[in-house]
Amino acid sequence: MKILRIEAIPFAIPYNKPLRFASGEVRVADHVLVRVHTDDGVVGVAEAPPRPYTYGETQESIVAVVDKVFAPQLTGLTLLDREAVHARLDRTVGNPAAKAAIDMALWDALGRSLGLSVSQLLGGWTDRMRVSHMVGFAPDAEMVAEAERVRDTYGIRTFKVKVGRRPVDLDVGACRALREALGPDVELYVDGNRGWTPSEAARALDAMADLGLTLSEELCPADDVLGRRWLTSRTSVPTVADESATTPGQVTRELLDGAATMISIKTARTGFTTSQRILHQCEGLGVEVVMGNQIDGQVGTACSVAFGAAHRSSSRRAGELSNFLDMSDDLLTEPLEISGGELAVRPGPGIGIEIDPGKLAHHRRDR
Ligand code: MUC
Ligand code: MG
Repeated sequence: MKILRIEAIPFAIPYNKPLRFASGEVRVADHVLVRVHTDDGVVGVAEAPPRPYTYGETQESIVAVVDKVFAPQLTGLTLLDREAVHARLDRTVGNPAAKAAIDMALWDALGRSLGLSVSQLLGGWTDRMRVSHMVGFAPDAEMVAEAERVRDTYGIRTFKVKVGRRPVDLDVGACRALREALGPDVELYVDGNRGWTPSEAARALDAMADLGLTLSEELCPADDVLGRRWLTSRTSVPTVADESATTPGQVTRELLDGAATMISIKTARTGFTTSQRILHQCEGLGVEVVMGNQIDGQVGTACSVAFGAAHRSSSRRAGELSNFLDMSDDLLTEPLEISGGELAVRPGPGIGIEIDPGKLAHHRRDR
C-alpha cells in the first residue's frame, strides 16, 4: 500500500454547449486526471477541474503543483497514512482542486486495495442520490427548453438556476419563466456566483418571493461581510455558502458571521477527507448541506455521488450531479447514467470507475 508514483495528466474535452454563470463560463473540460500508483500495482484515480475565477488554479498550475510539490512529498507514505498525507498537503496554501484529486485518488486506491467500495468505507448510507441540474445563462426560452428536456429525458425535478446578471430583472424574468413552464412541483433554487451587490440581491429576492425558491447561493461576494449578514437576516430563503466556505475555518466564519445558513460541499475542492470533516462540522452545528458540483466530468461526478450517498445528511437533498451531461465525451469505460432523476453509486471497489485507455490517449494534452 505504499505510494510509488503520482501522475497528473492534463486532458481536454469540449462541451456541446457552454455553461455560463456570473463569475465565468466553461466551454471545454480542461481538467487533470490524477493517478496514484502503489507498490503492489494498484492505481487510484480522480480528476481536478481548474476554476481560475473561483480558486485561482489552472490546468497548468495543477499539473505543476502535483508534479513538483505534492508527488515528491507523498511518495513513500502508505495509503493509510492519511493524517501525514494531509499534513504534507497543508504545507502548501491554496490549490484546493489539486489536493482534493490527490485525496480522492488515494481513497480510490485504498478501496481497490481492500476490495471495498469507497462509498461504503465513508459511511455506506445509501446507494444513490436524487440529481439537481444546473441551468446556466441563456435567453429565457433556451433556459426553459433545457430544463424541460432534462426533466423529460432524465426525470430530474430539481434545478439550480444561475443568477447574478445585471439588471437583476434578467434573472427574475428567467426564474419566473422556469416556474411558469415547470409548474409548482419542481424545486427551483438560485446561485449568484457573487454577481450582485447585497442591495441588488435583496431586490431580486423580493421580486422572486412568490416563486417558491428553496435556496439562494453566493448572491454577493464573501468580502461584503456586513452586506451578506444583512441579506441573510432579511430573507426567509436559506442562504448557501459555496465558494466562500471551502475550508473548515471558512465554514465557521461564514456561519458565525450570519452570512450563510447552509453549506455546499464539493468533493472537487475538499476531496473525501476534508469534505467529511466539513460535513461532520455542519452536523455538529445543526447546519444543512447540499452536494455541489464544480462542473465535474464523469470521474468527478462518480466521486461526488460516492460521498453524497455515503452519509445521511449529505444524501437528503438532490445533489448537483449532472454537469457532465453536456460534455461531448468522457473518460470512463462505462458512462454514468442518470435515470428516474437519480444517479447510482458505482459499486466499487474504490470509486468503482475504470478509465478507458483509448479515450484518455485521445483527450490527453501532454503528448
Ligand atoms: C457553482 O455552484 O457555483 C461554477 C463555478 C464553480 O466553481 O462551480 C460552479 C457551480
Ligand atoms: Mg455555487
